Amino acid sequence: MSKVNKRNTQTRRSFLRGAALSSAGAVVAVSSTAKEQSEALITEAQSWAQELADGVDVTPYGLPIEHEGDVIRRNVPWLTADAVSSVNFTPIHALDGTITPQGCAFERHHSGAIDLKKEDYRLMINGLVDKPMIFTYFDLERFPRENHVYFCECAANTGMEWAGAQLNGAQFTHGMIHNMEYTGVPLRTILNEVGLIAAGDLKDKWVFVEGADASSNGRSIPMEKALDDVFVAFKANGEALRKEHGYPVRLVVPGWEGNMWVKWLRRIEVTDGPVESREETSKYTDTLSDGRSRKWTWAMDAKSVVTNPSPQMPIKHGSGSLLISGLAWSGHGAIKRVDVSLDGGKNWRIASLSKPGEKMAVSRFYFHTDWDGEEMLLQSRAIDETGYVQPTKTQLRAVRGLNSIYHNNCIQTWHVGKNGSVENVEVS
Ligand SMILES: Nc1nc2c(c(=O)[nH]1)N[C@H]1C(S)=C(S)[C@@H](COP(=O)(O)O)O[C@H]1N2
Ligand SMILES: [Mo]
Repeated sequence: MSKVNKRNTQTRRSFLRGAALSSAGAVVAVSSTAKEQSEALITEAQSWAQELADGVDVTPYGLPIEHEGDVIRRNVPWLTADAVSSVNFTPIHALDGTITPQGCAFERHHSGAIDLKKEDYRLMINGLVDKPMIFTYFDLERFPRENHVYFCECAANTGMEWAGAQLNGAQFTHGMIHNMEYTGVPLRTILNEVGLIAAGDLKDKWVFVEGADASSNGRSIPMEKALDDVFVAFKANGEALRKEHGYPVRLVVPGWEGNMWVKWLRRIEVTDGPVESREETSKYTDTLSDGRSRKWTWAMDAKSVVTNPSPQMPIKHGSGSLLISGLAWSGHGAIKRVDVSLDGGKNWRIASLSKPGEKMAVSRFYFHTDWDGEEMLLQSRAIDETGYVQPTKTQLRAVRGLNSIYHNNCIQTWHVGKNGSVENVEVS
């Protein structure tokens, strides 16, 4: 029997009476109730086939068709009362594949999203370098360029779920993540230009990175990471960064907490130690049960979530063939495997990845099953290339206590009812 803590309640119920569901033998069939209607849709000439349609799109930049009006960023009113220092959430429940379109990718601002023209953009590199320099946007465009897909996850993603199941939707529990293809220049290329790499022993050096907005969002990054894969990006998914994602230039810090991905990047100072700024001391640290805080928790540990079915995506087609789908990622490398459980973690089956996992990028997983129409406790569990296994909520709480906000990467449970409705719950 599983102990299930329903959202905002503490009830104890047993949901699963039968044996574990089988993934074998699932078949896709059109339900007979839909038969007459679907026949008319194929045998009768429909209005859209009897007249000329609109011509090419006259709007200067295309938007999704109105029937997809549900695929939008959303916020949680009590959490985001102030739009300037705010957050909204990616509709991960309604997306598929791995790439997040910029127009619905979550935003997190500490002092609003600034409007900065390319012409007014400057990047200063100073501190322990041979020649401090100032680059324009157009200077940055002249360096050799690369393309990489990376996820950006706010350290506070899932932070509202520490004490109990709270927000009813994958968008709200796990939507502070996006995964985009970035175009830009490795930071090491730019640091080489200011004479840093020639400067000798870089072992104990750091960079302090700052944005042009009022918050400046300053963060310290150890030199080893800065010279490894940190990236100065000016395009995402092929087009210019959106204003809200740091136009015209943002920092990309693969696998590390979103707060370090400085938007509207304006200054990089080479230092001989961390600055210990507000963003890395009073914020983005995790307080343990004994009152001590974890420091420098930069990499986002492996995590996953079932996006469909989920509270905003109930099962509408009844029992039978069911495709379960979700996302998995790790800040320590590529996703190696994702397991799915239908019974709250008692039995696990291996899901399929839509393509081999890529380093610090989101993986899409699918699990096809034959649903018997009984209640389920749906879970997914990510395993990354280091062998790390995503922990249960109980395991995570045992190590971290209940005082944390950031870095909650525990296994998520969705309760699926017989009618296909889905709710955020906890099992223990
Ligand atoms: N300059 C600046 N950079 C910033 C922020 C900010 O407020 N100002 N917010 C940070 C936080 S907390 C996160 S999670 C990510 C979010 O990036 P996004 O808004 O593109 O999703 O940007 C980071 N970079
Ligand atoms: Mo964040």
